[in-house]
Amino acid sequence: MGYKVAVVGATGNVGREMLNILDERKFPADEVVALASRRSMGVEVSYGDRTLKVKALEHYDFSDVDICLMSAGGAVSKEWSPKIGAAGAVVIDNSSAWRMDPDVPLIVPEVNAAATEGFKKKNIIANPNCSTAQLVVALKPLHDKAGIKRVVVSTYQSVSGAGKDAMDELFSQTKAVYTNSEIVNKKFPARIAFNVIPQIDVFMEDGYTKEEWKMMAETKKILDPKIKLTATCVRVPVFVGHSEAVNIEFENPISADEARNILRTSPGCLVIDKQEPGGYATPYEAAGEDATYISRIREDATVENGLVLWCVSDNLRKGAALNAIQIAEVLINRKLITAKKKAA
Ligand code: 11C
Repeated sequence: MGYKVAVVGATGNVGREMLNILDERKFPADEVVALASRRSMGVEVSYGDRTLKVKALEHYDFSDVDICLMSAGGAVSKEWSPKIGAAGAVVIDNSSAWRMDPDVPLIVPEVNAAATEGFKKKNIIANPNCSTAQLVVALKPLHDKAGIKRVVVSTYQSVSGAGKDAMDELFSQTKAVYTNSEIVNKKFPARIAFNVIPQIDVFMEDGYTKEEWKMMAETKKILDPKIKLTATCVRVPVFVGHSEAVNIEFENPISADEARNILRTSPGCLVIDKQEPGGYATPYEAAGEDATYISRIREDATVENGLVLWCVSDNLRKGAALNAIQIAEVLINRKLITAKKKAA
């Protein structure tokens, strides 16, 4: 017997990608339902070669749902994830609402799949922020080898991280530049076309932005609370694919060659690292793919035991939808859930 899967936020960038990936990976679902707010009721979304009509979250009965993939924003998750979890479905939540809750595991399967078992208290598992997911996939094997002390990361994040309207804004601003029309900023704090913006999410009291704080806090929770991390998160005019320049200081020596060899065989990693023009990954290659691409691995002579690398991944896939579905696969493969009996 297969599972009944609900996708909440099915009309958004990540929700649509969740439906694609469920189909691509032949997820063992007998039934998939697409849910969103009342205003999207009746909208049609694709699930493989099928079309699903979106139903209203507010009226949905979750009692025979096994897994709920939730990507409808923090406010909806705060209200609905506990209700859906209490109705008996395991919620895999893509928002930031539950990530730091001590009773909610925060999971990147390549890094801490074993922690998934802790989901039973609330029936909620959190998916990390997209910029954290790819970073910890790259860091984990290096941490296992040489022990990471400190990380300095600068991100180059695509507009799709901010949603469909943000992608439209990059498109319309770019068009406006070419047609000499008025540039309208609605989604971003500054013009994004032909520009970069050193602010993602709101400012915190210490001067960091919330996106930067998430990278620090989530890396500690997923990988190791002892790791010190400082981040500068920047929005760039790219549609899909987040990139990161990462400086890492280790407890023990590790050479660039060793790191390259380790990462070549590490889950979720794909090393493209030829020291020649084009011998590295860019968001263009990563978009639509599952791997975290790692390039430009080199020794940092300015610190003891230092390495520098570049990593790129599809933020809608590994950073969100794919990671959520990999978590659902962990639940099934580790026999942490069984499909409920459905009414005939
Ligand atoms: C961005 N990383 O690129 C954000 C999007 O906490 O899940 C995801 C925000 C989150 O804007």
